[in-house]
Amino acid sequence: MNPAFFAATRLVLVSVVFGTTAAAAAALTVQVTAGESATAADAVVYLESAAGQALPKLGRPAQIEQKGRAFLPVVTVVQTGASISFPNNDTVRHQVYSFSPAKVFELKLYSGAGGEPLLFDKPGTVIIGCNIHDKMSAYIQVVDTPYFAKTDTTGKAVIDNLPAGKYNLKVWYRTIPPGTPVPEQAVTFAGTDAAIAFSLNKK
Ligand SMILES: [Cu+2]
Repeated sequence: MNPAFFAATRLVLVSVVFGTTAAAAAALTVQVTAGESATAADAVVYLESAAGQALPKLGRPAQIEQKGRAFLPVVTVVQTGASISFPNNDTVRHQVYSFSPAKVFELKLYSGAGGEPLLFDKPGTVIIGCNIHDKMSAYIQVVDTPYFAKTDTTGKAVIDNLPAGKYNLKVWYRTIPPGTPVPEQAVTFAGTDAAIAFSLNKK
């Protein structure tokens, strides 16, 4: 057998196996738009139970690095109960703070690891800054669900391993003023891969 043909056959087998796995843990793809044609990058897409039932607490930790006098990433999403560390990988020191009601804190001027990770246990938007460098800012969206994702540069977010059920799909975007309810829509997820569109501009 031609080796190239053999390699192609193996590739197909691998994708068949992967496809089977994906069907057992289905994904919801959400395409977010912010206007007529604009795509919304770095939007946070999340699903809360429509019946208000408790969802699994995964609380995966996150990290927001300071590098080049900027926060990386600019948008972070965590579930309530998760901790976030703020390592400073610059040669200058930073003093990271937030006045947002969901998490008021201040990390004293530091460089390096930056001490213990901080716990984020209240849902909401946390806007962080640096007392030394006014241009540094970033957003943390704390959500009461393990089912969330951030949109890529094309405005697409994929929420993996989503169980079938009725959800309220919510989308946070940085242009939404703090304290304002985020737009939402009802979604029934059948437990098989699906894709929907979400416009931030609809009434
Ligand atoms: Cu700074």
